Amino acid sequence: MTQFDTIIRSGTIATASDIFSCDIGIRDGRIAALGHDLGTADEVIDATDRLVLPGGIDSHVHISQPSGPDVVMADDFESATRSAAFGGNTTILPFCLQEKGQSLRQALKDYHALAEGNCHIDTSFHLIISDPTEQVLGQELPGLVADGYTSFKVFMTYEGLALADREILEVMSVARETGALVMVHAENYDAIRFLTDRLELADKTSPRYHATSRPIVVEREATHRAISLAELIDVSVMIVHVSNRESMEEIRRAQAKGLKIFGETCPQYLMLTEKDLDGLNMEGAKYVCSPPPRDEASQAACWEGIQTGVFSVFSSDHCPFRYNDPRGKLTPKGKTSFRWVPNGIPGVATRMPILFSEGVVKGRIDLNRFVALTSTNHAKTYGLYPRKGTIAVGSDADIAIWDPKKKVKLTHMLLKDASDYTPYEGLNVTGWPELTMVRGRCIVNDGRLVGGKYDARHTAKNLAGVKREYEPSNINRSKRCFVGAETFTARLEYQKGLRP
Ligand code: DUC
Ligand code: ZN
Ligand code: ZN
Repeated sequence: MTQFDTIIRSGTIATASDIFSCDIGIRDGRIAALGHDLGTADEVIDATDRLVLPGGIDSHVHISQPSGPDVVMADDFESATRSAAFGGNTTILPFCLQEKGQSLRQALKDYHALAEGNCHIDTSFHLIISDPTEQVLGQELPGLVADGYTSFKVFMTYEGLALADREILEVMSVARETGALVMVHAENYDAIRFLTDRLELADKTSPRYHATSRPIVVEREATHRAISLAELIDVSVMIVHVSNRESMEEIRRAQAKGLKIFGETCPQYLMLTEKDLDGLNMEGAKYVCSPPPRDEASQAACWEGIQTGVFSVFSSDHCPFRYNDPRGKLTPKGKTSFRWVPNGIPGVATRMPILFSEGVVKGRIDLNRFVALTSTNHAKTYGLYPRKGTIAVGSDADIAIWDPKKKVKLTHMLLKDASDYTPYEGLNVTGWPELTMVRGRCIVNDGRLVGGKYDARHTAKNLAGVKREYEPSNINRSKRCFVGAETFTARLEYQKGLRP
């Protein structure tokens, strides 16, 4: 009888705080030992010259969300979690969107039905509140927080989603009472509608005008307002997908005042600019997301926010629509105006290679900050720590083994999602996740989905009907199952302590 199921030998381990060399002994899906000469194992993985990192946690991902009439998201749970695994992720947190008039519990049941049995990596839901009725605020939300759904997103823009300030205050108030976290999409809805109407009247309808319709001031104002509302209620708030300096400075100021305001930014705000929306014909539609990519100065500001800790998490905001598809970016209505082009871009697989290459390899951030931004801080913020987000005895064996020197030219074929493009086509990166392990089971090894019946030519739809020969890792079956009392308390402690 061997002592471990697996030993990862001779790698360099990095956590959010340390870098050290030792072996990892894994038993029953958990890290059972860290040390040297650990003994015997059924399987030994040689990690010489490799970095052994906590698996990535991407806490901002959209999957199978209804996106308007005749538009469908490219990825379902199978393809999104497959792509995530290829990008070194072991956990994702997608959204369960409540549609107007819908009960939250019913919405959650529907998302669980889509996800269960279809995920390659661990998955746990945030809620999107679009209809904060008395029933939702008084009954459903408190009940769901008690069940472990401890984070919810509100939108300050979008038809059918935007909440009025009063409604945001009501949601924040429930979060305050229950210890939950509110995520805010901060853009001023009326300002965007006003500008969009004017642009359309002037026949300025191509994708490039998407950026013109949502200038920085629109985001900055909403960020300021969201922070003010949070201050009023004294609640923890994450301002998601921040794109520019002015919004970043609002968050920095709030943090300096001691408010529990957190910030997130994403690869598109480091790597793209509004010029990308300028492509010929409808090419620019590939880059339509909200907030829109800005300019080089905004990119530099987002790097500064990453370096100084204003942004504690770096997420993908993976929100994929196929490009060459009438139910995707090229929806017929979208050709008449940017107003109707589906908002969002794919990125769950490219998030970490981009930050590693542009951040660590180019010397902008160190390896510990990389781990914090891509894994540990997500776990701490959303109540998954210490079970997830670190390499420690007792933690889940959620591990990604990286070749820090491998040079890769990004191309869509590598990413194994169900979209038909990547916004980062042709980008050269250094550093690549070679092996992704979830709770001790290899999911991806050396560019292959391990043990799976997998053919990249299948669309997600085809795969749904195929009986898989591998056993997909269990998703969080009923609730934020990783949120035990101890992790929940750890999150609140973390929030108190996290100051730049
Ligand atoms: N907001 C998101 O959070 N994701 C994609 C599109 C959007 O507007
Ligand atoms: Zn958003
Ligand atoms: Zn999003």
